[in-house]
Amino acid sequence: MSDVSAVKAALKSQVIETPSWGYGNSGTRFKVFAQPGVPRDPFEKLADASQVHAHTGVAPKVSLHIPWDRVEDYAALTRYAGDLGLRIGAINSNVFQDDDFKLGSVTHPDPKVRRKATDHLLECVDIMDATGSPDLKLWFSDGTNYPGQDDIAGRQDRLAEALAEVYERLGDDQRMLLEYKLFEPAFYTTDVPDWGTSYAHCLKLGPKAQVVVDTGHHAPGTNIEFIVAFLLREGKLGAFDFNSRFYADDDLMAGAADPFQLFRIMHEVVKNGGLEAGTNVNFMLDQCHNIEAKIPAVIRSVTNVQEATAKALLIDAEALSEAQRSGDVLASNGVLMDAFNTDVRPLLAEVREELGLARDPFAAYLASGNQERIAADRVGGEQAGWGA
Ligand code: PSV
Ligand code: MN
Repeated sequence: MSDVSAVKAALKSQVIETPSWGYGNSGTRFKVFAQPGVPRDPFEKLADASQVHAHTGVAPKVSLHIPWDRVEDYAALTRYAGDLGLRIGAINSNVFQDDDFKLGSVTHPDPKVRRKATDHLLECVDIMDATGSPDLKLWFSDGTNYPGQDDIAGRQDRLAEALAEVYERLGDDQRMLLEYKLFEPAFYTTDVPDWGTSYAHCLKLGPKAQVVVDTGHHAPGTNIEFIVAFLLREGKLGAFDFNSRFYADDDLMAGAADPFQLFRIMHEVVKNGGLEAGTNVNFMLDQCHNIEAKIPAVIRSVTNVQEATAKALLIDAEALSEAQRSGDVLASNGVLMDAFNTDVRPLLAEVREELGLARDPFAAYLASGNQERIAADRVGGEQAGWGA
């Protein structure tokens, strides 16, 4: 795209959804380090998310995670989000932190446990109804640790049965987003380990089921942009969980470990229409800020995604296609690299200025005094976190 105003318009319309859990305490299985000013409840998480939106202008949606974000009154939470200029994004189910789920949730060999897990997924759809959330996000930790532990194909049957029941419960404007992950916590088999498994289930379920690509959930060396291009072509890319990894599911800030990979992914998104309103790809972050300050880290992640998107939008599509048609390998690659090597920060600063925002959201947030304010105000109570 070479028309700067079209590039700017696309950048203004891209929505990046931030995760409620990114504002809470998190860590590894070795230690969770608490930070001053961390939210004590989902309302305070929304307040933090509103800071990210206020400074970037592109993050009006917040994913919730149930039960971490369970509240008495979802209408009140939704109203509060609205007052802050936000709306509720995906409802993430959690069938991985209950003792009953030791051997699996919807794929557990015991039908009573499967019922409990499916009921939780149905409760998440109730919460979608109450909050106006359009997306049910499913990630299953289900799998086995030892050869012979359970029947691999039988577990697929159980998974399919639960997914079909939940799919039936969805309203016309609600989607099911099925996330895959190579391994962890299961180490031998995982029931939804890859995009192919997720795609096959989604295809069988119908048009309201789509795949989530969490960028941290692949084997090293996997070509994620190929998966993105394939799924977009099939109309089955529902969402991203953006984050960075050096080793496994590191959940570091998007664009921190490998900005070139993020650019390649966004190139396929742009090229295959994923930024267009009709395709409805949800650009979510799924990150944990274990050692860095959370709100600025989310702001940095949002701007990293924007930078990769801006570079992808700047690719000279005509020159690229001409070079590809003529089989000029070096010229084709050169067109891509020219865009990747462009400093898009001045362009994004202009975009923000046109939206009435500060040119540098990271610096503006740090200068706002919010970090000191929340540290002083949020004393007492129990900080949110996943308590590893
Ligand atoms: C699993 O590793 C995952 O990526 C899923 O999206 C979960 O909901 C999320 O992380 C929890 O942090
Ligand atoms: Mn994820």
